[in-house]
Amino acid sequence: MKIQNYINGKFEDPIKGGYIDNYNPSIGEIYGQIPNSSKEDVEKAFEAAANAFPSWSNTTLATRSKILSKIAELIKGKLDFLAEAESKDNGKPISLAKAIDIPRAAANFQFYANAITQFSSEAHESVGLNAVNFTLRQPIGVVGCISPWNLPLYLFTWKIAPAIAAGNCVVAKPSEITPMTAYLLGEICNEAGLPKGVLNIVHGLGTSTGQAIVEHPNIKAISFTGGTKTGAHIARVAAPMFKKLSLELGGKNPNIIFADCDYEKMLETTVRSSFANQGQICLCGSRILVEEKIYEKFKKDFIKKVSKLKVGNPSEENTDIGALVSREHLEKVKSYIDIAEQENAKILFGGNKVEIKNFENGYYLQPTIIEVADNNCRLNQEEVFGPVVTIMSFKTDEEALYLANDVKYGLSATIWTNNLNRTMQFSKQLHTGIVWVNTWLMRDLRTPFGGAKDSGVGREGGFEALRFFTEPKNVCISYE
Ligand code: TXE
Repeated sequence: MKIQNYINGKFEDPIKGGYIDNYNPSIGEIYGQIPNSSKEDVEKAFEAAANAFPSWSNTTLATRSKILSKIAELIKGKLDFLAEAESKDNGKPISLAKAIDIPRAAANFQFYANAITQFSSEAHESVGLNAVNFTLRQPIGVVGCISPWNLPLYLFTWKIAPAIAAGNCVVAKPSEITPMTAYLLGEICNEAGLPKGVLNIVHGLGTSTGQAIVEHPNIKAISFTGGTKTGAHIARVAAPMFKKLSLELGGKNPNIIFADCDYEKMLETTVRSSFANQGQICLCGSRILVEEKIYEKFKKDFIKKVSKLKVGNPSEENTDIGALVSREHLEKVKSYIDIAEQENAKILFGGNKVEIKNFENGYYLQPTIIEVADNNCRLNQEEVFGPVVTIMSFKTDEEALYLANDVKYGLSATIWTNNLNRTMQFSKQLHTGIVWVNTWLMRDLRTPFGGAKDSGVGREGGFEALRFFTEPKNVCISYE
């Protein structure tokens, strides 16, 4: 299947540059083509967005809200169809796409349909000076949204929904590895009555199409989710042009388990936080730190539970772990498993590719548990982004906190404990953007979402995203 760019409400071939192949990771075969868009396509998308902006930014909040709600409703109505497309394009289990990815894409639009009607700005009376200040929050204009392959429609819409709710027009690029559901979104937006040019979707490689969006002098804000290296590059390109930037990057998140926790709940959730979406979620708890007292028991129970996970064809409802997203990514993840020995680490479970009958060329890997001795090893310091977790023990709270923070990333952390004082001390002292206590990935879309340190800058979610996608202007009125 050949997909096209979505510009000014129409589906179009790229102006030049041709097409690139799109793979189905569950069988390792090409199943479609996507535009290899050039600078010219990005320019065309920009112009469509710029033309749509005066009218869209003056469209009432009630109308914007209604259109966003309609998009949400249409996504919900196409749940099975979109979930199948997502699973085929990404390799994720169909059950996950149905339960999480697609419902969340709908929720993103519904949430911002509501949020925009409640978004307000401040007024400050300058008492004694006969003046009043208020803040106008105006849409920026044309903004760029660039998203990754791990949660394709979920993260694409997490940026687009607040951007258009706030009155901006968008030039967006999904990952070239998982373009399908973004393509399908174009049709949905037309059906929902989104005016042409408000959203424009350009497909292609990061280094050309993505780069052209970031370099465009009149795309004044970039919201990006992806790898830390790419984020640093984007920051270097965008900084001299003083663009607003929101960067949600990698993670190496600690999952800190104390002996006083609710053990069964912790065990169940830890299997998910380790291997959901084949471990390809920036929030996965890839470093498991366990209090020494329960370390041996945890190890035994965790291995037993993980050994029951079914690796297999993503389109079968009972599959727990599907295919990794691409051959290159499978090789990258495998290369980390291969260094375990050099790092004095021990593979406790998994570590091998899996051959699925009739799907022999798919990118399957066993869930893998590696015991490490030293937090400074590469396995504990670098983002693997696959079904691989490390485990190590600690003795004291101080040691656990030190180990948790001793990494360049700072996206999220999970603590398992029933001790209130410890909960508060860790919540305050963990250098992360998110702390989960006795849970994992429980999301309330009103909360600020993002990371500290090399996990990025800025926050998405709730009113934070609406603040990002608007420019605050102070108006000071003097009166007699
Ligand atoms: O992501 P990239 P990659 C991590 C994970 C993974 C690593 C690399 O560790 O192994 O990043 O993955 C676009 N200008 N995460 O290489 O390249 C690209 O086309 C503008 C964590 O696949 O960062 C895609 O749309 N755009 C992460 C998007 O950036 C550019 C999720 C992300 O791709 C660009 C994914 C450029 N110069 C990977 N270069 C998370 N935080 O959830 C690339 N892109």
